[in-house]
Amino acid sequence: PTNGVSTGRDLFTVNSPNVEYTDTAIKSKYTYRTTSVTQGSDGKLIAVPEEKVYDFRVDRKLGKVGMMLVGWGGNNGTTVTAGILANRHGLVWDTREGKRAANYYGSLVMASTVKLGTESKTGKEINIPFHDLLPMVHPNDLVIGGWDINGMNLADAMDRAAVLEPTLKSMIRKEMATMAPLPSIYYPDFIAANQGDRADNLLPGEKACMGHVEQIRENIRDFKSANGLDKVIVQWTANTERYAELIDGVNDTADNLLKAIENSHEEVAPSTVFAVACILEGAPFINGSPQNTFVPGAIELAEKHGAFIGGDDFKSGQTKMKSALVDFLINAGIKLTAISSYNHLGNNDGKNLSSQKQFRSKEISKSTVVDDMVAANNILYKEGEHPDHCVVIKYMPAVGDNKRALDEYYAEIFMGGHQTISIFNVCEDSLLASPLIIDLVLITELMTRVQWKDASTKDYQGFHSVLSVLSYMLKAPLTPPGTPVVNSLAKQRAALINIFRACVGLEPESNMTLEHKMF
Ligand code: NAI
Ligand code: DG6
Repeated sequence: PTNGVSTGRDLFTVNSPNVEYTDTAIKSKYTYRTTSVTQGSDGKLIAVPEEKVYDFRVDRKLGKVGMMLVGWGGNNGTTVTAGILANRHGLVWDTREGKRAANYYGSLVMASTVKLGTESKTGKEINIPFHDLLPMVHPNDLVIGGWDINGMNLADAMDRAAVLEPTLKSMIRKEMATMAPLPSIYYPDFIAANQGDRADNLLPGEKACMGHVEQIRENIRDFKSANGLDKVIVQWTANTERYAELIDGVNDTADNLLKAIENSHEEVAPSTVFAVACILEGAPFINGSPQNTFVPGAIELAEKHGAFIGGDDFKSGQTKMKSALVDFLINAGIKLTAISSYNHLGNNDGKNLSSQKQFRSKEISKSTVVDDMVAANNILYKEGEHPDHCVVIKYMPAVGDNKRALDEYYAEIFMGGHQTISIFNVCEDSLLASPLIIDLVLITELMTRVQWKDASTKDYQGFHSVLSVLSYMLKAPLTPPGTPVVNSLAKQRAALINIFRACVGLEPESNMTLEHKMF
């Protein structure tokens, strides 16, 4: 659908003195309005409206973009690759329920719409595809590559994943068979011992070293030049690792982290080595798993190099429901007192997570997702009070990728009454995760083309290295150091859309619709 340059006004143009379209960019002048609150000496709160003017600039040249996946031969890696190929070729295949056509369902960018405004005469809402809000790359145009510690070609790996229909697989098998992951780094202590038999496609060495960093950088450069790419975005969709210990002098600063890699310190995880390589290479790196890849030293390194990073842990099913439902309950004034979350699954992710240390990484990312919503309501919860929250994951090989997630939400309602909500969520895990992988790449790529300046800065600059705008897709959103984490799904979506709207000089969508309330 693109020839590398998007007009960025295919579907709509903003007609405003604050917005300018040039051949290469969309420029907007945007007034950001906030409310600043202070506490007076009498303890009363004082709210003051504030405003600040920003200039935004969105580069309209999309270029050719590559997506490299770490863990390419896994369930997510093979499924997202097959899905993009199927879409690119417009495939239709038989299933026992009839014909199915390739789609991007589950992708916020490709399958959801946003309100642009209201039709001037009728007052009817006009909604447009999210993808058309700003010039964005189309997933069909992504060039895909990656690494895996298992050398199986993508066709066989797709069979091993047991996610897609045989009829679809037969249509893309030949093309998938031409793809094979690059050798990767394997430090056995970081993933479950039960993964050992997959490790047959390895770079030599079982501990972090600069040689590994350099090799990964070279892989990215080679992939870029072999495919004539303008940029490459790298995503970790490999096994969940255990947490790395945070040690002063090892991973606390950028310099110490680089030294620790040079000295092959055993607390540097493979995912951190990939992150460091990408940061040094200027390739955005996103962590789709829960471990603490972004140790403080890695974040500082990204900031120093102005490189983009994002994470952690794809938010696909149970947690997505949780971050929507808990937001609803607490904001409805209902006192949620317990969340019991059980999962069982039979794919390789479940096998890896059957090991305690790797499970612990996942338990942390799945458990932190309600903290901000609880903390925001001091009517329902006293300082430090929190609902009980437990997360259980069991490996059940027979169900394969069809993960089962059972949740019970127990809440206190009016006058000591109780409300219990039970949810039983069954889905192919990788079919939920794959569209998130695509969204993360498309939004990250866009963020490499968005710049801003204000009265205090002469030149345009990029957003902060830590891309918290990716939060909607991630369970434990990484935010710039010292800034709050927002878990509410609705707020995460609104932030993303309103930042995009600001880039074309449009006000945030307030949903006030006064025009329909006051005649
Ligand atoms: P998988 O186990 O099928 O695939 C992971 C792949 O990573 C395997 O092929 C393995 O050989 C490879 N690998 C392990 N260590 C590696 C390394 N150092 N370098 C390169 N490759 C390496 O798992 P799946 O289902 O694809 O999930 C991938 C990750 O995404 C897991 O950490 C999982 O927890 C996470 N995730 C998955 C979600 C989903 O809905 N499927 C949602 C949230 C997170
Ligand atoms: C067990 O829950 C396996 C996990 O890897 C999850 O499937 C994955 O993290 C998705 O989690 P959620 O909570 O978004 O469904």
